[in-house]
Amino acid sequence: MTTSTAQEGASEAAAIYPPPQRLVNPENGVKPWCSSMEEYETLYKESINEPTKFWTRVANELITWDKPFTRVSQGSLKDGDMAWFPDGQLNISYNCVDRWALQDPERVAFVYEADAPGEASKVTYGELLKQVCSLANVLTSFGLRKGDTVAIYMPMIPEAAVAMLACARLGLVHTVVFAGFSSSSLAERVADARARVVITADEGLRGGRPIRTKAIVDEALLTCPEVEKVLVFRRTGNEAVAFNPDRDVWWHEAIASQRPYCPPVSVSSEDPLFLLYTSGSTGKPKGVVHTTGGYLLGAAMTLKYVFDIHDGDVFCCTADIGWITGHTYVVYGPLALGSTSVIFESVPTFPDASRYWKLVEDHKITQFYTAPTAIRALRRHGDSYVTKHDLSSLRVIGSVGEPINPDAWTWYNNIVGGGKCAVVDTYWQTETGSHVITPLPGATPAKPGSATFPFFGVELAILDPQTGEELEGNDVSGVLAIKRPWPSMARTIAGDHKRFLETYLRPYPGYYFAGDGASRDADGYYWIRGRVDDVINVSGHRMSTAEVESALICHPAVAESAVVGAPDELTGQAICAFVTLKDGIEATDDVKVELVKEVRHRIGPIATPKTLILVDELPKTRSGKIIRRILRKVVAGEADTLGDLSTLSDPSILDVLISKVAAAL
Ligand code: 6R9
Repeated sequence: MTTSTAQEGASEAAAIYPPPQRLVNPENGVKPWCSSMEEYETLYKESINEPTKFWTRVANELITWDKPFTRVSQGSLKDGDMAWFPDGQLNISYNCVDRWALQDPERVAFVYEADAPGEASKVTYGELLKQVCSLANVLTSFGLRKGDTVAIYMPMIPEAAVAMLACARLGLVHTVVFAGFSSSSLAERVADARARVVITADEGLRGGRPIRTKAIVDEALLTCPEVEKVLVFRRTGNEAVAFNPDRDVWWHEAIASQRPYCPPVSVSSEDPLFLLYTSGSTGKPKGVVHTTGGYLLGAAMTLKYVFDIHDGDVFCCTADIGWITGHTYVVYGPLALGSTSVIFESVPTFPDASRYWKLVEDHKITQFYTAPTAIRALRRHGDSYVTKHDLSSLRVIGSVGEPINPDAWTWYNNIVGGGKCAVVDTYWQTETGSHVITPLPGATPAKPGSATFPFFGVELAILDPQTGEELEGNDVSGVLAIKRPWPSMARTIAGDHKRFLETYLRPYPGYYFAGDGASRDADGYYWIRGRVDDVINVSGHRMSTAEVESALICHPAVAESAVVGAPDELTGQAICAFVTLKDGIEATDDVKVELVKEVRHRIGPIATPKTLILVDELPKTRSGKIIRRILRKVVAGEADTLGDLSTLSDPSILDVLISKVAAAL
C-alpha cells in the first residue's frame, strides 16, 4: 500500500467544515441541487432501495433519448455482463450540442484560453454544432462507419473536443491519447485500438514552447500501416512540419468542402463511446471501454450535483482531454448540461504562478477543478499570486487525481476559496467514468483529506484484503470495493474481456475492486489510502511500475530493473528506479542519464524517473523474484521496519542498498 499524507488525517480528530452558508442560502435565491445532508440521504437511499424509479427519473431528466428505454439495467458484477438502459437509443453529440444550439445558439460552449496569455476566444453552441457536423462529414468521407475507431492526439484546443464529438455523432469510437505520450506509446495504443484514422495538430504550444505533435504521430505511424488517414489541424502554422499528401489531410481544407450539418447517428445505450488507455499492474496499458447512455448520465449527473451547476455558470477543469477527467469534466459533462466549459491550453506557471487565478478572474469562473499536485506547487509560490486576483465568482472548487493532504486542502479552501467556497475532493477512476465518492457542495460537511461519502447509486464496501470479507461498521480499513453496478462504469477492456474480469471483478467475486486501500472513520467518512497494486500516482497520473521497468529493460546496458513509488512532497509520489547493469558496463552518471532518456523516449516525459539508482543486486527471494516491498520501504525511509525478511536470498545487500538510497534521495 502506498503512503500519503492524507492518511494522517483519519486518525486525528479532523476539523469539520460545514457547507458555506453562501451556497446553502444564496443571495440570488438559487438553491443548490442538494442543500442538506437529509436531502442527500433521501436521494441516496432512493438510488439504492428503489433504483428503477431513481434511474428512470434522472435518465429522462438529463438525457434526450431517440428511443426511450424500458429497462434500467441488467447483468451483475459477478458475471461481468452489466448493461444500462439497454434498449434505449440516443446520440451523445445531439445531447451535448444540438439541444443547446437549437435553443440558444449564442450560448458559449467553450471558452478557449490559449497558451499565450490574453489570447482567449469563445465557441458558441451554434458554432460548435457546425464545426462538429462539418468534421463528422469529413470522417464519413474517409469511409468511417459506426463502430470504427479513431485516435485523437491533440493539444488542449477546442478542436480536440470537436473531434471527440464528431466521432460520437457518427457512432465512431474515439481513443484520445494524451499528447505528452511518446511516439512508441502512441503507436502501441493506435495498434491496440485498431484505429484507421488519427486526428492531430501540426504542433502544440505549452508555456510558450512548441511541441512536435505531428512529428510524433509520423514516427508512431511508421509501425502502424493500417492507419489510412491523418487529419491535421493547423495550430501554429509552422511550415517545417512534414506533410504526406498520400495520407495526410489538412483539417481546414477538408471541412471547407463539407456541409455544416450532419444527421446524428442514433446508437444503442450500450454501444461503445470511447476507449481510454490506462496503466495497470502489468506493462501493457488497458483500453478501458465506456459505453454511451450510462456514461453520459454519470457525467451529467455528477457535474450537476457535485459542482452544483446552474444556468450561466462557467466551469473550468484544468485536466487534459487525454485523461478521463478531461473527457468527463471538460467535454461531456459540461456540454450535457448546456454549460460553459473552459479549455485551458497552457500550464499553471506560465507566464507566472497567477495564471489559474487570472483565468478565474478574467472569465468569472464559478467552479474550478484541478489536481492536488497543482495546488501544492502553486501554494509554494506564495499567497500573493492568488490574492491579487478577484476570485469572488467562485462557488465550488474541486480536487481530483490523488489524495489531497489536509494542509493543501486548507490552503485551497482559505486562500483560493477565501473560506467561502465548497471544496469537493472527488474520488473516482478512469474505470468509474465519473465521481464515485465525493462531497456535495451545499450538503456535506467536509473533512480535509476525506472524499467523504458515496455518490448516488454507488454502494461501497471495505473488504479485508486477505479474506475478502466485508468489514461492517465504522472505524475499519481495508481495500475499497463497490457492491453493485453503476451507470458510468467501464464495461470491458478492448479486446480482452478476460483481463477486465481478472483485474476488477474476480479478485473479490461479486464486487468491483478499485485497486485502492481505504478506511471508513468513526463518522462513516471514507479516506482513500492510495493504490494497493503496482500502480503509482505521479502528479495525479497513473503509472504502471511494470511499464517503466519494461522501458528500462529496452536499453542494452540494463540487466534488470525494479521501479517503485517514493513519497514526494510535490507530486505525491515520484518514480524511483533501481537498475542493475549487464556485466562489463561501468556504472557512470552518463549511463544514468541515458537510462532516464530511454524511459522518456519509450513512454514520455510523465514517466521520467526522479531518482535512478544503479545497484549491484536487487533484493530477491530465493526463487529469484524481486521483492519490491523492500525497495518501497527503503525509499519511504522506513528501513527500520522492513518486516519479514526470511525469503530474502542475500540479506547482506541491504546495507549497501540503504546507503545508496540515502545518498540518492
Ligand atoms: C479520475 C482519475 C485513478 C486513481 C484512483 C486513486 C487516485 C483519484 C482521488 C484519488 C484519493 C482522490 N485518485 N482521485 N485518490 N483521492 N480524490 O484520477 O482517474 O487517472 O484513472 O486514477 O487515482 O488511486 O484509483 P485515474
